[in-house]
Amino acid sequence: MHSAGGSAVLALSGGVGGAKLALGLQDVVTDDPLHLMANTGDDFSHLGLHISPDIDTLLYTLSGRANVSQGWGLEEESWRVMAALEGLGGETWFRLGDKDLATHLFRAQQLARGASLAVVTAQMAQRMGITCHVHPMSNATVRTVVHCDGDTLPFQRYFVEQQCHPRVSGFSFEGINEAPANGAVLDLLASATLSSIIICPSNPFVSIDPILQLPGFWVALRDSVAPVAVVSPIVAGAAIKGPTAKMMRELHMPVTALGVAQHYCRRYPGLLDYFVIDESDAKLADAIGELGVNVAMTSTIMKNRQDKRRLAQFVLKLLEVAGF
Ligand code: FO1
Repeated sequence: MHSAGGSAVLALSGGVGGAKLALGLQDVVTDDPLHLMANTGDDFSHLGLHISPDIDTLLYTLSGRANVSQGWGLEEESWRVMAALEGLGGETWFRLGDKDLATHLFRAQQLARGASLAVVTAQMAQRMGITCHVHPMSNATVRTVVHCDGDTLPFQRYFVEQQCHPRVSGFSFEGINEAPANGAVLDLLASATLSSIIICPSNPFVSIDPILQLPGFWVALRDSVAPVAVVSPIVAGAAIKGPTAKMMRELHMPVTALGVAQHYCRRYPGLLDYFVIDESDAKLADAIGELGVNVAMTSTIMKNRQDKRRLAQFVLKLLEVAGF
């Protein structure tokens, strides 16, 4: 049983889906500290640069500069460097826009000077005018590996180069056993200042599992004073964005909010206090409740800024009532 006395909010997020709710949270959590912990299992080294796609999606979304239609990178981007690189016969399967490149160059230089990923991320967030705290899940290297048809692929080769076409049979997170969770977030969990923990509607397998499976981390979340809510990334049998539904089908799981709830409840027993589903999935509420989690229902589809704020407010209210 969780109980809360503080006021800080912690949200765990991957890229696009999570960043939408993170933006809603940033809009409504104005008087209390808001901490966002980003998956770094998608990170990789490319063209000699450290690429952190989920951190950057959060930074660009929270600073109002994300390229929403493309789903990654910056708005009003140009591609002159990629065109020149192509002319040299360089690698262009993973496209880095000209302005986006500045992010990776800045990060690479700071890391080469000995700064941690957490310090560089905080520095960039501050310089982009972001008011909440953005934390990488760990300063250590964790790399998501996709298992498919007897083979394995590094995450970005699967996701970008192969467009998620290979059939998946599982995932592993290289380096995770030696990757301490971000110390600032562990301190927050151990303090009495945290009121709410929100797991954003991100991909459970490749965005949230790498965070929860950092050594000791999900147990620290479970044992913290704050209640935990998950927002389902699956609505009416489909993912709002990305390959979550396809992965669930290939892993022989029900492609429903119930399938997501089963995943979290079986893999992380006792972690969840609330599972938030869309109203269109009302018929699944009883079955999800039988997993031992409270079910809350609202419209979870975030088409515009108002939807994001409304969902953020709904989840915060839910957790505020749960804490005492
Ligand atoms: N996604 C793509 O589908 N194609 C790309 O060329 C691509 C480049 C890219 C560059 C920087 C960055 O931060 C993200 C980028 N992404 C690209 C998105 C990213 O690889 C995935 O959306 C995430 O890893 C999944 O959350």
